[in-house]
Amino acid sequence: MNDMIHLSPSVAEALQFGRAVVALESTIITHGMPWPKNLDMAREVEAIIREEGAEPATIAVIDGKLHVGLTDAQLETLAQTKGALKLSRADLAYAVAAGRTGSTTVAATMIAARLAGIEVFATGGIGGVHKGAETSFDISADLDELSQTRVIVVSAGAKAILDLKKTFEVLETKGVPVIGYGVDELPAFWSRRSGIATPIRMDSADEIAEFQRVRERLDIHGGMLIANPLPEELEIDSATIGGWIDAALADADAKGVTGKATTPFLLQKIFELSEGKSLATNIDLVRSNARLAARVAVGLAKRPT
Ligand code: PSU
Ligand code: MN
Repeated sequence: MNDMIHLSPSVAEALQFGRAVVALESTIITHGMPWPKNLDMAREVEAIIREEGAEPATIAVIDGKLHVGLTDAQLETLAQTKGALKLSRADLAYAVAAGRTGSTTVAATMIAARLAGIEVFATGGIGGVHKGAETSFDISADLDELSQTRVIVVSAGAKAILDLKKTFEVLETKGVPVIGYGVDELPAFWSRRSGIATPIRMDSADEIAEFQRVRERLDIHGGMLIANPLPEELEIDSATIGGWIDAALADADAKGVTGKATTPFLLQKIFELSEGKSLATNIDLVRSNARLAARVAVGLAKRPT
């Protein structure tokens, strides 16, 4: 085990005995959702993973230590930490070197999960190509990470605040398999439909686990993205959410919000415009992704490498 990684006792034990483990990110806690709903979500998601027979491992840097698996007290403190850094590949090591506290994005969570030997990770939606990226060049480091780090990321696709067509084009270019779970059309985070055809469709967690093992045997590096749509009764229809997204984007533009602040700003703005509906749905989809990720992890544990 890499000596930079601090495993919680329960995660260490699960890994030692080859039991199923699911990594969880923490940017969604510190920058993606407001207190105290963020803590409720973090606890609930861990409970769902345990219910499915896997061990949850929430990842964050606390006072310069890269933790894989947090205690409930650490989770509660992090959920209330105002100045936590939002860490990606570029600054994960900086937070450790400088003794800072920061939450991990999809990219940084993948790096830590890989070092710890965790093969599956559940989140809400990955970062991707922002609208207007042709002038701003704002493309999330999550996409590059997926192309190089062998972790399965279970999501509801990419966040609908992004240019989804461009995001999935980049993933294809980088050789990242995108799997639509039980659907022929990729989901769009808060809603089930994006208008983009699913590149590879799979209908069970076991199929995903088997696919991953074959990729390993073919020595294909990099991760893969599972796009898991919300159940129909929980989605927000595209026209409704689209209106809020456009209004939030216009506000970000007017206020000159750029870089790392963009995604948290847009999520907060959509939360306000939707009077909390976007957050409730975001929590629903993370729960659903956690359940699927746990089932994939259980499938992988049955097929040791
Ligand atoms: N999923 C959510 N909420 C979030 C995120 C994902 O439901 O807040 C976070 C993830 O950590 C992802 C990040 O990596 O947003 C993307 O940030 P950026 O667009 O700056 O790369
Ligand atoms: Mn960005």
